[in-house]
Amino acid sequence: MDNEVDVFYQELPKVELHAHLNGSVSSQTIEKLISRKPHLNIEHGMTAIGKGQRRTLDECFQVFKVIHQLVDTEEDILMVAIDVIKEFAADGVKYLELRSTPREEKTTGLTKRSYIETVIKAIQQCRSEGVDIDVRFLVAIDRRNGPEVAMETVKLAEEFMLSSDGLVLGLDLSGDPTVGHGRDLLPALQRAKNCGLKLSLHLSEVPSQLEESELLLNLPPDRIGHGTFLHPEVGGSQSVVDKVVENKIPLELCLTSNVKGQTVPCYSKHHFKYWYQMGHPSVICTDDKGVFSTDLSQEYQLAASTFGLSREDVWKISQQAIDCIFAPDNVKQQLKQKWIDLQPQVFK
Ligand code: 6MZ
Repeated sequence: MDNEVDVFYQELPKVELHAHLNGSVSSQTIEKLISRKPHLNIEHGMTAIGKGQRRTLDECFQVFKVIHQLVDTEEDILMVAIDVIKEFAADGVKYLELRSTPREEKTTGLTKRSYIETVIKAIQQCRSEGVDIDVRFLVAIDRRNGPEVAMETVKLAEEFMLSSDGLVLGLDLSGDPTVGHGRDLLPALQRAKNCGLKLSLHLSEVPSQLEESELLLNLPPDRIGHGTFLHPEVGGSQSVVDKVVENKIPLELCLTSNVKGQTVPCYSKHHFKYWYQMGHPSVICTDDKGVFSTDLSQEYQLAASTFGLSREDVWKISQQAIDCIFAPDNVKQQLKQKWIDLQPQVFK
């Protein structure tokens, strides 16, 4: 983590809805992975972007490739997922939707199915240890792998949605936004929607994707990741914004990720301001807390200091995130009660 975070933001109960598993691996866990695989000659600087550093988005995607080399067995995935869940819990996150792209690894026997099973096992293990966090899983489609893999992923996700006792709730579309076109993935995404999987789609993370965003918004998705270039001030369009607003589609906003990945020039120019001022549901998230050296408390504090939010405003943002989760209404009610119970302690 780069900066000292005020205790208020740590004690604030939080909801994390946009966290890629392999992007969330902390430096402590990377250390353990490196010692398991010294022959790879991977050093710390290759897996995280530190304070004041920036990379192009393309360079960020190279970092994920390095981490994927370190995480290629069921044992690695189990350790990584348990560590990540416990770190979010220690940061005051009470509800977490983790997302990850199932990978197969011929050399280690890892299959896409065992990948998902292992993430579920990690969630169950944390639950049985009494870790104070409700964790769900979104199966991710990496857009670079094309329509066939996307369809295969949807079928797997569908199976696990039915057999995981509510742990697998939906699907994420992510990956390098400059590769491929969402048009080709529509049949898979449509099928996912029809079978009851919730959809969180990365939309307009880079400029010039308005046509794709318009097309995918017709599904419509249940949440939008980033949506950096949707609004007219940055080359988006009013009709796209209207569609998002009419359908009340929440945005998952990741300040540090966008600044360090240079899709946003600085914190004060982050599109959080545009959507928040409009009163549109906007959820503060980390994206990749390991790669971008941050955590959710820090992201809330950055939003508050950049946009002049009071503690009451910040409380409201974290509370309203509950309405954007993919878990059913009874879970929302339990979380709302938790927030009520914790409020006196946070504002003491
Ligand atoms: C798009 C991203 C991303 O799935 O191996 N991912 N996709 N935009 C981003 N903004 C920076 N950050 C992460 O986690 C790593 C994968 O998540 C997606 C990419 O597909 C990346 O390979 P998992 O757990």
